[in-house]
Formats: sequence, C-alpha cells, structure tokens
Amino acid sequence: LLLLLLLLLLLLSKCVSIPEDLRFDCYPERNTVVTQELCEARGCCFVDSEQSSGSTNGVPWCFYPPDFPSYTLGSVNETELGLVGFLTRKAKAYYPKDIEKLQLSVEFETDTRLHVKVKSRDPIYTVEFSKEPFGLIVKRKTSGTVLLNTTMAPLFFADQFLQISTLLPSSYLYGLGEHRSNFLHSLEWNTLTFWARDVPPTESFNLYGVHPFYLVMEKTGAAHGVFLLNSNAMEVALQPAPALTWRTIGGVLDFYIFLGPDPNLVVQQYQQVIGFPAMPPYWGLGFHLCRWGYGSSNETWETVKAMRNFQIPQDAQWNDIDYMEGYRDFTVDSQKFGALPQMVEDLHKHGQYYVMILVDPGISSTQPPGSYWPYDEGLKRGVFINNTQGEPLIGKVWPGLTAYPDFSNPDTHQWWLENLNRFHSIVPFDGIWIDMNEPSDFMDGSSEGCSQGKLDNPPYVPGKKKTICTSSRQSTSAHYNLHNLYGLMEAKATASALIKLREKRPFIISRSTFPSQGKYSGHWLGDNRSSWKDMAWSIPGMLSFSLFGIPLVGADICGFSGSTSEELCTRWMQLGAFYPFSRNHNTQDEKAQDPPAFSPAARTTMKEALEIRYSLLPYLYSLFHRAHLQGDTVARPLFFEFPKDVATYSIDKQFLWGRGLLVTPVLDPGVDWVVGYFPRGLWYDYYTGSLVNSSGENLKMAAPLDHINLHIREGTILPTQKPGCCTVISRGNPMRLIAALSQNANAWGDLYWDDGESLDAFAKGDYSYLVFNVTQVGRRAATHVTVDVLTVYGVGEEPKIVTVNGKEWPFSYLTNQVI
Ligand SMILES: *[C@@H]1O[C@H](CO)[C@@H](O)[C@H](O)[C@H]1NC(C)=O
Ligand SMILES: *[C@@H]1O[C@H](CO)[C@@H](O)[C@H](O)[C@H]1NC(C)=O
Ligand SMILES: *[C@@H]1O[C@H](CO)[C@@H](O)[C@H](O)[C@H]1NC(C)=O
Ligand SMILES: *[C@@H]1O[C@H](CO)[C@@H](O)[C@H](O)[C@H]1NC(C)=O
Ligand SMILES: *[C@@H]1O[C@H](CO)[C@@H](O)[C@H](O)[C@H]1NC(C)=O
Ligand SMILES: *[C@@H]1O[C@H](CO)[C@@H](O)[C@H](O)[C@H]1NC(C)=O
Ligand SMILES: CC(=O)N[C@H]1CO[C@H](CO)[C@@H](O)[C@@H]1O
Repeated sequence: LLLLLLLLLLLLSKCVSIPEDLRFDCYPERNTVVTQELCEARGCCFVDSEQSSGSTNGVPWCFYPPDFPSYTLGSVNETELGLVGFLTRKAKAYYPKDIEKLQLSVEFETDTRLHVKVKSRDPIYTVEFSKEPFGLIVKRKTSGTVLLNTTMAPLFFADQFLQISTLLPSSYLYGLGEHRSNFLHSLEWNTLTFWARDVPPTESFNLYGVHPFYLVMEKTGAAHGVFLLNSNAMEVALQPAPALTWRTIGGVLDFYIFLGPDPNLVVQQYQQVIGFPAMPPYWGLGFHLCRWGYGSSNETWETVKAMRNFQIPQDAQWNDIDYMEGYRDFTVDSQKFGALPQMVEDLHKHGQYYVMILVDPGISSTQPPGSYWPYDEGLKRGVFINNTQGEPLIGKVWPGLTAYPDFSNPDTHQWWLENLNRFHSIVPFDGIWIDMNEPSDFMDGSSEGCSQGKLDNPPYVPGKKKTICTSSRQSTSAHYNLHNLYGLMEAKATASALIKLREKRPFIISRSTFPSQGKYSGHWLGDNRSSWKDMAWSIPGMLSFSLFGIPLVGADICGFSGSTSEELCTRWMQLGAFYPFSRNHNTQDEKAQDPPAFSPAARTTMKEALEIRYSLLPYLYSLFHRAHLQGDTVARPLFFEFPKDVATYSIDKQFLWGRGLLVTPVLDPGVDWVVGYFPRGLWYDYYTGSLVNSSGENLKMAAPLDHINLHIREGTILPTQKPGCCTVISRGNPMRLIAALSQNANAWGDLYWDDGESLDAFAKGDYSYLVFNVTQVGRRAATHVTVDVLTVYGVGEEPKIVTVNGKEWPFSYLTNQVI
C-alpha cells in the first residue's frame, strides 16, 4: 500500500511539477467538460488549475505528462538534398488510426530557407534532432536563438488528427489568418481556427480565409517565419511559455522555415514559395465606390454623376447583388438595371471602370430546364460538386437552392469562362468581385443533410463549420481536403477568364483566400459594421494580409452593415485613402455613405483625402511593382523598417506605405488630436515640410476633422502627380518629386512606370524605371515623364543658387518650422 501511495504521489508530482505555461492541452475538444476519468483515459495529467490559482485563466486542466508516448527517430540517412529517417511509435496514443511508422524528410534549399531542393553551402541555421522522443530543433547560427524545439510535447500522426508543438523564442508573433485580432497575437491560451467560413468578422472566430503562416520577432531584432503547407481544417493553440501547437485533421506535416534575418526578407522568402502577387492595373489603385441596394442602374449612375459633379476622384463604380435577376449569377434585372450597359459605356467614355459581384459560386438549380444556361450546361458537363451518391450537391445561397462549381476540375474553368464571356457581351465589365466563396451555404451541409461517414464526422473538429458537406466529391479529392482552397481555385479560374476576355491585367477581389492567392486576386476584409472599433480593426487586418502576400487589401470604408455617422465616415475616408485597395461600400437599407451624401465640409475633406491618394499613386504603383517583383510589402508595419526598436512591435494604429510614408489616422470619436509613435530619426510633415526630430517617442499632434497626419521619413523621395478625376487624367499630369533629406543630406526614391494595364509589361520590358537621388535628381530612360515641381524638405540654410542640368533655375525657399 505504501508503495502504491508513493507511486501515486510520484505521478502527481510529475504532473504538478510542470509549470502552468508549459502545460500542453491534452483535451482541446470544445463543448466537453473534461473530467479526471476522461483525462486519465488518455494517459494525461489532470490538475484543476482553477483550484490552485483561483481563476479561469485558460491553463489546461488536462495536459501531457513528460513521458507521454511520442515517436522515436531511427537511423538517419543523408540524401543529396538533406536527410531522411523513419519515425516509429512504440505505444499507441488515443486517436483512432494512429500511424506507427512515418517518414521524415528534411531538405535544405537555400541559406535562408529550410525544406527544399539544393544543398546549402553556408546556411544561417542549424538543425538537430532529438531521437527519443523525436524532436526537431532549429537554431539561428549567429545568435544561437532556438527558433523551433518540438520536444516539449508529443507528436501525433493519426488518420484524422495530426499535432505538433514547439517552443517559441519570443512572444512577438504575427500572421496566422484570417482572424480579427491585434496585429501582435496574444499568447494567453489563445486558440485560432483555420477553416474558411462566411461570418461577419468577430474576435476569436475563424473567418473567410486560411493562412497557416507566422512570423516571429526574436529578441535580437532578427525575424523568422514558419509556413505549414496543409489545406485541412486546422487549429493553432498559443500559450504563454511561449509555445505554439499545430493541430490539423488531415494531410501531412509539411513545414517551411524562413530565416530572414529581417522581417522584410522573411516575407519575401515566404513568397518565393507561394508566389509573388500579381501587378494590379493602375486604375485598380484608384478609388472604388459600391453599395448593396442602389436598387437600379439609374440610381447607380446618378451616384457616379454626383461624384463627377463634385470633382471627387473615382476610378471604378461597382454593383452588389441587386443588379441580378433573382440573385442568379450571370443575369441582369432588366426592369431595374436595364440601363446597365449604357452606364458602363458612359463610365468607359469617362475613362472609368465597372466592377460587379459574381455573387457567389452557387448556381441556381431551380430554374425550369432550358431557361438557365449556367445550370443546364454545368449539369451537362459535370462541373458541379457531387454528394456521396454522385449527384450534384444542393445547398442554399442568395438565389435559393444552388449547386456548387468544382473549380478543381479544368472543365469547370472552361464553363466559367464561357459564362463570363456570354455575360461580358451584354455588360462589358472590367473587374470581378468574387464573394461567398468559402463556400458559403445557408444550410447545414446540403438540402439532404450530410453523410454519417468519417469525413462529415471526424474524431476531432476544430472550430466552427458552416459550409457544404465535407464528404462531397470534387474531381481531385473530397471537399474535406479542398474546402480551404475553394476561394483560391475560383480566383485562379476567374483571373484566367478575365485575361482571355480583356487581354489586360485582371482586377479581382475575393473574400476567401489561401496562400498563393495574391497571384490572382486582392481581398477585402469582409462584411463589417460602421463602427469606430471596426475601423480600428482594419489596420491589423490589412497588415496581416501584407504578410500573407496579398498586398491589394482594404476594408469597406465607412463600414458595411449598420449606420455610419458623418464624423466616422470622414475619418474612415481619410484612413481608407491609404488602404492599398480603397473602396467605400455599404449595405442595403442603410442611408447613403458615398462622399456626395454628406455636408459640403465633410465632402470636401473626403475629396482632399482622395486627392492626396491620387497624388501619391506613382509611389503606390512603384511599391506594387516591388511587391510583384520580389515580395516587398506595400502597407507595412513599422517594425519592418525598425526591427531593433521593440516599441514598434505592437503598433497597429499606424502604418507605413513602403519605407517612406507614415500614416497616423484618428481612430476615436470626438477628438481633434492624435498620438503617434515616431521611430528615431527625422520625419517631415507631408503638407508643410515641418520637421519632427524624434528620439523614438510618442508625439501628440493636432488632427482636426479635416486633417490626416502624414509624415515622410528622412532619406525618401516620393514621386507624385497632380491628382485628377481619375487615373486616366492624373497619369498624364507632370510629376512632382518630394525629397525629404536625411541627417546626411541625401535621399533616394524610385518610380516604376508602364502603361498601367498591359499583361506582363515588366517581363516584356515595356516600362521605365527611374531612380532619383538628391545628388542627381532627374530622370532616366523616361520619354513621357516631365518633372514639374521639385520640393526638397530639410535643406537647412537658404541656398544661393539652384541648378538643373547645369543651368541656373528659379526657386523659392521657405524656412522650416521645427516641432
Ligand atoms: C538508410 O539506408 C539503409 C541502407 O541503404 C536502408 O536500409 C534504410 O532503409 C535507409 N533508411 C532510411 C530512413 O531511408
Ligand atoms: C528543447 O526543449 C527541451 C524540453 O522539452 C529541453 O530539455 C531542451 O534543452 C531544449 N533544447 C534546446 C536546444 O533548447
Ligand atoms: C432611367 O432613366 C432613363 C432616362 O432618364 C429613363 O428613361 C428610364 O425609364 C429610367 N429607368 C429606370 C429603371 O428608372
Ligand atoms: C459528378 O457527377 C457527374 C454526373 O452527375 C459526373 O459527370 C461528374 O464527373 C461527377 N463529378 C465528380 C467530381 O465526381
Ligand atoms: C536631431 O537630433 C539629434 C540628436 O539630438 C541631433 O544630433 C541632430 O542634429 C538633430 N537634427 C536636426 C536636423 O535637427
Ligand atoms: C542613389 O543612391 C543610392 C542610395 O544612396 C545609391 O545606392 C545609388 O548608387 C545612387 N544612384 C545613383 C545613380 O547615384
Ligand atoms: C469587433 C466588432 O465590432 N465585431 C463585429 C463585426 O460585425 C458583427 C456583425 O456584423 C458583430 O457581431 C461583431 O461584434
């Protein structure tokens, strides 16, 4: 008995001795009250930590003991590319169909990327293995920082449950989308689900897209990133150790690790794997206006005319689902939207563009045979997703009952192209908005429910579901494996169709996204509310998509659902003028929120914000070129430029455009000031050139309702143009350069310039690339660019003469104010 008691005590102390933040959850199932019996049946430790600490703090009560059975690494063979080895499990764990023998392969591709093809000569990382239990340890050579250490908790690899945990070198963790959270994730027992889902953005919910990629800022100012290439439903559990657990219910564990060492390089290295984003057409960077519920083509047209009347810049007018007949794709309500073709013609005549929603992939299945080509023809060609009985699966979206195109089937791409082509001959649209492509289903699974099989009822279910049955059949696999890829595959089909129809760069905005999406589309942050809080959330949302390689991103300016106020909409238009994708969008039955709907004062402020955007488009376009070329970010977190300044790590109320322009919006009601952080160095007020010489500090600035604070970083040259009603006009205006001199009196900037719409302009060499240096301000290889005005901030003493190409030039000089 004594022995038994001793054993029990030993067991208990083995459990209690594990510090709380190193307890890895052995019972993550939601909606289960974990009892001691349930927990011990899994061979785990049960400690009711609420009793010990007196609070519900998220610490799991049921967690893995140190000797929980995991895998053991056997002998390892070197291969040409890296290493291979076998992992074996001696004792079975509790998930059904646990796989006993696994193959591990490790490949060293480049000096900064672990996983892939060529052996590196001088990698900046080292890899070690722990044999029993199996674990992977990756270190950064220079600092010795341990980036990954997976020995802390057991590895699982069952048929429908895979799990691996790692310790993290710091708590500065970013990425892991699509979720609504601060840019810097909380590691306080925070579980994030990855399962594309149609739901208004809400904290802790899984949202429209899936991006299993994170970036960590290490304590030394270096950064690394990790990508798990896996499309199944998944979960990432974060805990304060700091540590992270990946849990997925299918596929394989296929990790890429990017060593940076700075955050810009990490994101570039990630995009070398997933692909660089497409170059958008120039007009796509102009201002877009949309609402659900214009109600008629005339009403839509009137809005465009009002914008023109007040000379407010606008490049594209959009329509939401109300243009359709019964919400059916590829139809036009001929009663209310009869003048749509004429309106589009008028837009084109004014150098403007038209984009409409393709409401959703769901194709109405209830029309009489012979009356609705998309369904009839789709049925004939077998392009729809089938249920387990081999019949098209029927769910429900806006038009009522619908079938879902299977974009994993190449025949579907051809059918999609033909649909778009037929529609384009009636309404010659320029861009496409693809919505509801999680895919959304208003029913639970299908009109007939779902199967009882293992795909519809996996042993472990991460987060919330709301979609078609996961057992349904697509041409390459079950929906179970392809669900998170639906938006990506639809975007790919749509981009290729749009290229065939217009022979120009496609413009597509998608709600659901997956890694590689940037090659085909941009993204808007979904259906949110006209609230101050939602406006503030848009910045971390936008910055996260910068990390995901989808730089063309923005939120619905002034908010989608709910009612905006003039003050909120004014502030939001000022912020939204700096979203890479800038669109004001509203729902039906709310009062209008387009700029002409407001008072003259608000309207003027909105117009001025857009005019600044249009002035800066040459700079923005050049940033997109760098994104396309090598994966640079466009809307950029401050810490990307100041990785050694820890004060920048949690900033998500300010952001940069590229390296040189700092945006500090007002995000609160009723104030005429704003506090912003200025990293060490010189910053010039965009409007006046007055100087902020910061030692790395927060500054309170005036921010009356008609003003958004913008600052140019020292050493930057911004190429700008006089704004116009639309890009077709502004593109023709002379250039104005703004140079913000550094402490050492130099500055640098560049301009990428092409016709703004040709496919592959860069690859074909049909472009100009200009580099501006203060010592050599001017133009190179440019025949169609004229510099009109050159503004230089930070000159110091009044110059006596200014020469241009050796000739004396007239100039004016204003003394700087220093704040
Ligand atoms: C390593 O090589 C030996 C001899 O060629 C072979 O028997 C063994 O299966 C290999 N192990 C792995 C993990 O590939
Ligand atoms: C990895 O974590 C284990 C705990 O699981 C610890 O004993 C070991 O020292 C760590 N290795 C490194 C290199 O940090
Ligand atoms: C749209 O306006 C035109 C011209 O003003 C008018 O003839 C037409 O009836 C209007 N259409 C609708 C649907 O209101
Ligand atoms: C779905 O069923 C249709 C026949 O109804 C067939 O032509 C098609 O190939 C099936 N698709 C898949 C992915 O099973
Ligand atoms: C900015 O401040 C630094 C440190 O106080 C000082 O050395 C530098 O001369 C200042 N620069 C300007 C342009 O005022
Ligand atoms: C312009 O300045 C940059 C950075 O200071 C420098 O690398 C580059 O060589 C300069 N180019 C020319 C043409 O002077
Ligand atoms: C943070 C926030 O305001 N989230 C809201 C987004 O919108 C949905 C409904 O539209 C709300 O439920 C969320 O609370």
